Amino acid sequence: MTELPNAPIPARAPDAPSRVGARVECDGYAIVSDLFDAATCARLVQQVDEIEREHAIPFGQNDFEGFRTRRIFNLIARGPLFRALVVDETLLSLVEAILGEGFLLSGTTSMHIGPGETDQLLHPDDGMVTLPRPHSATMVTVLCALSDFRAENGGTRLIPRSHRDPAIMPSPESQTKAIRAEMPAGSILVLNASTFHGGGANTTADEHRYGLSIQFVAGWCRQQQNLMLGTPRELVATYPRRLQELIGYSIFRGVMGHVNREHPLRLLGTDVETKMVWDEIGPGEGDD
Ligand SMILES: O=C(O)CCC(=O)C(=O)O
Repeated sequence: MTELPNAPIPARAPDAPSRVGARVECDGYAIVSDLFDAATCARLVQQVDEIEREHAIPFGQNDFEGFRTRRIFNLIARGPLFRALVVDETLLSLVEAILGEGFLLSGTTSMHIGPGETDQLLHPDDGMVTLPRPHSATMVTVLCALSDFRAENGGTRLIPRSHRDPAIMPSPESQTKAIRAEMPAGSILVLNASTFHGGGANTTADEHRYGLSIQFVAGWCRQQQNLMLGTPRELVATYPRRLQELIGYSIFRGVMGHVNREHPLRLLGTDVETKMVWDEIGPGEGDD
């Protein structure tokens, strides 16, 4: 059976990673249903509201961030619930199907779009990557719907297959092909970060759209948010091991990320063996 390009893929389907990988490769995006349950979404919305209140998080001050949208960055440093979300095994298996092993967390941000917000500029999230487009996926953006994403309340807009567009920004003609990623709370929109997308206008009188962006990059890329510096080491020491690795306490392909030839996890007091790629080279193998 041929599926509609945007038909949701059930998160717990055994073949979800390969289907999401194939869909993102072809269309630049996939919608995945039922990753989180209603209770988790409600608790996350409550936490976003609390942090916004406690820290008086302001609206954006420019057309890109929106004048009716509030963002909180580095969510993983703000509570264990956000950390649990990022290390969800199903979520990570979907990302691995696109970026391969050894990918890193690049950032976590809430995007709370209030009534009266206008369409955000359509853009790729990997615009700072200097490789000529199209290129293989270096970054994945996962937009989590904590409340229903609808056409009227700010559901994300995107241009299918635009990850293959050689242009850095969408032309007026390609913008006419934008669609809305409508999805119920608990779903995620998985994007190849080269895909043109943006938050939608919220034309409702009183509906708030709560979304979280969890971004990942290939293990050889620089992360967008500086998670190593953005989190005190004592706090990182309390994170699950997988999350420590994802923020950068890991070594990619036996080379990238070491600290004085030691595994970075040792800085957190973890007794881990340092295996550098050079250790694989036997004596005499480097000789001419
Ligand atoms: O909130 C959304 O739906 C997307 C926001 C976005 O793409 C961004 O701020 O870069």
